[in-house]
Amino acid sequence: MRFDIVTLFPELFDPFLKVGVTRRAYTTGQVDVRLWPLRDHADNPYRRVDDRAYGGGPGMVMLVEPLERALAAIRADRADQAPSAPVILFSPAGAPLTQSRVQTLAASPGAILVCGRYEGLDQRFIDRHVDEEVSLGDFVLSGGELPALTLLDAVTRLQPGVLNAAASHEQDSFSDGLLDCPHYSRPETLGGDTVPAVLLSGHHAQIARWRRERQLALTARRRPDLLATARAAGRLSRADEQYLREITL
Ligand code: 9D3
Repeated sequence: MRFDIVTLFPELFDPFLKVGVTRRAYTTGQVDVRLWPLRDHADNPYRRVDDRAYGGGPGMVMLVEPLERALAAIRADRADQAPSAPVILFSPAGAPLTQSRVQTLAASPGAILVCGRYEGLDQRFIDRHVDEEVSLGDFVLSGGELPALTLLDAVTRLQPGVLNAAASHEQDSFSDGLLDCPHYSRPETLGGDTVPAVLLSGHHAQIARWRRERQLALTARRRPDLLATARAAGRLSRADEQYLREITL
């Protein structure tokens, strides 16, 4: 799959693509990331790609013409690729990114990602070219680069061979939409704090039940919204429901 990324700060991406479980996918081109520095498409010697907003007010607007030239260059470069990739703009006004959207993109041939800076883009670029606006949530960032990296990471770790078999299976079971159970490793006791005994028992069925109950209790307490979604989607068993009734007595 291929991602083309329009950005004022291409240098932010390089170090990120070289670390962790996702590195191999990027270096082999399994996930082909191509950066398109927006300033390369400026039409003035100062390489300016922003200007003041009509109507006044603070903050600059990203100019429509450099964005359109960058997009035309990408489309030309992708001419031999699979079906036309969607243009995704990262914007505080977008729909919050979800794992469901990530899964769909992970199974697709890729996308063209536009990273906003300043107050935002000239609306005419959005109206003409943007298929989808995506936000990371209700907090204020300086631009769309970290959201683009976030999307890349979420999509790339789902590619075949990136996670080991165990983690991939865990991935499937995360699709039940509950929070994870706590994890423990050595040492067995740490200044009097011991690992839950069941985890040392070797009783695999009891361990699985303990983990499931920790997931249910944690999700009920911290993210009742996720629990409600899991219930509505039929992802809770009779035993799950029984346990939840017990702990809410
Ligand atoms: C004064 C109004 N602000 C909107 C909340 C202006 C503004 C803030 C931040 C305009 C652009 C930005 C830059 N943010 C992003 O490009 C961005 C973002 C974010 O700030 N939060 C969560 N997700 C995203 S995706 C892109």
